[in-house]
Amino acid sequence: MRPAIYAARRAKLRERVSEGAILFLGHAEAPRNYAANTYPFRQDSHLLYYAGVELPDKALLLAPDGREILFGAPVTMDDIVWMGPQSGLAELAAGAGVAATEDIARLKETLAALIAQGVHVHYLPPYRADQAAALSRLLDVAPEHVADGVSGQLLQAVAQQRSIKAAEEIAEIENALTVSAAMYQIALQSIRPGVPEAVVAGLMQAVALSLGRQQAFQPIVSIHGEVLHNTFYGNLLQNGQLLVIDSGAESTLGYAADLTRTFPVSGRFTAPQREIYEIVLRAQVAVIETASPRVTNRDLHFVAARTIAAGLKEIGLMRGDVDEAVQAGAHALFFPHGIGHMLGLDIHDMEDLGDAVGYGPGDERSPQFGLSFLRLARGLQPGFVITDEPGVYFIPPLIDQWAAEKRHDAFINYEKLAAYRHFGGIRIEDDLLITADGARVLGPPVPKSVKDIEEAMGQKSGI
Ligand SMILES: [Mn+2]
Repeated sequence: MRPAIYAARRAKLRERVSEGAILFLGHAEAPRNYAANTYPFRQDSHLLYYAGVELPDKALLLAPDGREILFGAPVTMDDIVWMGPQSGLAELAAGAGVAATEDIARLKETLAALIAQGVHVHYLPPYRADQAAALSRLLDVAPEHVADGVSGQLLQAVAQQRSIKAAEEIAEIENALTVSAAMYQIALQSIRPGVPEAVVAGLMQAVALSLGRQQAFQPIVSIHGEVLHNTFYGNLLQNGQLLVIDSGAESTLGYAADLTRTFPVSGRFTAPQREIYEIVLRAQVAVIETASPRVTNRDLHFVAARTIAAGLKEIGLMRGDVDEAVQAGAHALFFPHGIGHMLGLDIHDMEDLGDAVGYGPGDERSPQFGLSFLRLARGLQPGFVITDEPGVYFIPPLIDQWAAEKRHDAFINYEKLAAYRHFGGIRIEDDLLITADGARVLGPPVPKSVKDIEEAMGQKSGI
């Protein structure tokens, strides 16, 4: 991104947080098992947003007098010997439109001088132990009091600003989706009985890596789609099973894509699989058709929940009044999560800032099972990018618990449910941009209808 874009973002932030200093701490390398063997480095998303700096051990300080300083360590000969020539601090600062640089060893004394002048230092809630420790050391605050000093004003300002995606951010997300679509193409060509889940997962990762990309999160590639966050790839695909794939690449600037598809291992859905699939697809499409700045994401959640409940009633798994069933939360036996979340530099965008992002003032998460996992409830605005990811799952331990309690048995036909015990789960997910009057599905199409999936799976390559 051009330096002027980062400068404009910081200027806009300054309109909302006009007093005090603002500190954004970048990440340090995280050791895997000893210091020199690290996890793949991923920069803090706020520092990426306001400065685009992708290297470790950096910090950005916006001083109250308008000075902007990028802190970092000078490159040493040891660094060059082990890691090769790298961008110096001045080059990184120039790329971010930041005028001044400083040795990070001087950050603590710079902050101390500001604090001594009575300047308030705004910072966001740390979500890594090393960030919390760094804030404690830099600000001379006991570790247990770091959380007390988090700036609610900065948090709200960042949440508001990053919620509205600019054209250049949409382009990044679509770029990540283009790579993701290629990952799904190879999945469609490689799924068949006898293939391990790990091979499908590995081929998809290979597409991302070969295009120079990371995956935005650890993907789900599982025949046990009913386990919502299942990152085990040890099963062998077998005829009659469904494979849920929830995966996405990162753009070069760190923006995420988040797609889910459910494919039949044999290349053909069985009749019961097709029935449930069509219900989930109807819910997913209903959300696309309803999404606009006129509704809240909670409304979208209920559009999906009602569509699912109505569909399950048609095939006899649910019964009674659909609206009453959804109001009571009976559908959550099958759809126990939220309809979706914001997407951006983070796969759950800004989840580190908590519910300030997803819930407006005075609005709170419902404690009701299912609805309690709705991460985004607020009114949609043009520029929001959200995921639309309804699902229907058959979770044996949950079914057993509810059946034993006869929970919502006015709305759930537990006898009929017995035949679905080993069905697994189905989820379908796209990423939507909220526009002035509706919503647009981002990225190239990835087969989603029964017909398109079965056609795509009929055209196998020799992998
Ligand atoms: Mn998602």
